[in-house]
Amino acid sequence: MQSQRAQSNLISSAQLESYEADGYLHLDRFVGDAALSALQTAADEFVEISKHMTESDKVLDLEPDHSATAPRIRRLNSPVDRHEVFRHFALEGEAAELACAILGGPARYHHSKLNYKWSDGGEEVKWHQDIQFWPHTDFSPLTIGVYLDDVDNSMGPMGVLPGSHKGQLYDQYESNGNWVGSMRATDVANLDLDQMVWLTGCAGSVTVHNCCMIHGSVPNDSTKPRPLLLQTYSRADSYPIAHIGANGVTGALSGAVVGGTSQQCVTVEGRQILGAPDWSRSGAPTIFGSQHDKG
Ligand SMILES: O=C(O)CCC(=O)C(=O)O
Repeated sequence: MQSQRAQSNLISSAQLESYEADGYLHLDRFVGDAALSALQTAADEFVEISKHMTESDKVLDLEPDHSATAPRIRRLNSPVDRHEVFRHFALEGEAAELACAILGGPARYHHSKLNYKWSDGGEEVKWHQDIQFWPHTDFSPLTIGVYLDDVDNSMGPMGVLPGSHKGQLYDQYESNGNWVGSMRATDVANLDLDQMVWLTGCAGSVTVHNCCMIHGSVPNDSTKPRPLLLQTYSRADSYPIAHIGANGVTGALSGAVVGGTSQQCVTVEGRQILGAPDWSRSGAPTIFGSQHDKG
């Protein structure tokens, strides 16, 4: 990864201000040609794999009418855990650098996904906010999206509602108590959908949205899939709150800190806790081991 100084040159202070104010960024042709081509090739490998599958598994979410001759993939789950190219891009490459530049220091990787949104009716993503899916100890989490192909308005691009990241956090349960992961129709009716910004762009363009942003996308009625690679990060001193939503099931590499180290420091009710090291991978020592065994 580049040095902290170089990272700060990745985006301008005007872009940072615009992210703070509006809750999103759109960076045209941000990803370099070599990295983009590697990501496209890796994504295609999973299309080939899908041709040998008849139903979804933990890796690939397939549409019901998927077949070997006419693949229809909804999503590749956790690409960072499945392929070195995606791992490198998210944890060392341009996505990691951008996350650190926007968050102003080391970032904590949370999860990734590749939404293919297939041609001729690839499904819509209803209006929602992300933070309810994986609450954190602050509102720094953001998601960086990369279009792996050119995306125009007919292909179901990502839509964001500028400024909505500063507003209400909506109930994404139905009135019967079922979790649906989208806003209720009565809440959507109160939004000014004319203000929605549709983030189209050519391959390699990047979208960034804050975890509280209202966003979604319409079906892809074009003749081409719309592959959007998404990776989520928070500040290094922001932590996922366990046992709510996807937290804890976001992949083996979730929690990795990029662009520096974690200070293990979290502020709760205004008091700073200097926490113990991260033992989630190594296993926790006992208090006797910590106090008496010198490493
Ligand atoms: O693929 C899209 O258009 C949006 C994806 C999204 O918002 C999500 O998966 O949370």
